Amino acid sequence: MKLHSSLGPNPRIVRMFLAEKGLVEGRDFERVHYDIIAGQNRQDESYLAKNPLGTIPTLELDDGTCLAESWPICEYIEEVRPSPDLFGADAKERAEVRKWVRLFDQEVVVPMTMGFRATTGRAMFEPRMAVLSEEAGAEVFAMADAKWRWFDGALGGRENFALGRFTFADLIVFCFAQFGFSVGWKLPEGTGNLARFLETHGHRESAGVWKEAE
Ligand SMILES: N[C@@H](CCC(=O)N[C@@H](CS)C(=O)NCC(=O)O)C(=O)O
Repeated sequence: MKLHSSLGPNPRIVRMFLAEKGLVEGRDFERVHYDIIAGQNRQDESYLAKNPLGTIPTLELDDGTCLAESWPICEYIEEVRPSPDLFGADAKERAEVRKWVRLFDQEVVVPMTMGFRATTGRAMFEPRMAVLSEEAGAEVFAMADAKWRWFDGALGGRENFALGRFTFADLIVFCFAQFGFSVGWKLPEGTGNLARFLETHGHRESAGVWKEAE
């Protein structure tokens, strides 16, 4: 299979997930890089045929099927490679993991992404999609920060959001914090639990995907 990849949090979510599953680049999958700053993902017709959204990542299977959207791509990988499980071992566990993922996706990822596109990332995104005004961007960034604080409280002294072990919920939180750091964001005041969480999971081998430049 081929992972169509780039800078940014979403392809790294999939890369980190693949690494957690023990799937190795060059052996188990090939990585194809796109220059998203130059907009290659939205101009290259052959890429748009694989993913008409033009977003990265896309996972292209050996039979030519192309899967888009980082979370469903990871769910696919989980189904074909169930061990170690990162979404939970049974229906109840999966519901718990997906609850945290859904909450984080809606309450942090969406406003953080929209805030980034309208402010720091404006020059890159304004020509390619509708973006909020800079003022609204700053407001949604602040909304995301309020939710980061909420997640800090919900985490408390634990190392994991769900199931007492590393799951996709931890992985997505970890990746969006790393993305934030890469664009000049800082953890909001009073989020010492998250700082500890990031330090702990930063030692995972899979976190190495954040150490190399794309
Ligand atoms: N909801 C999508 C978001 C994908 C996304 O926005 N990817 C970014 C890279 S992290 C991208 O393609 N940016 C360049 C662009 O939108 O042109 C997912 O989960 O995969």
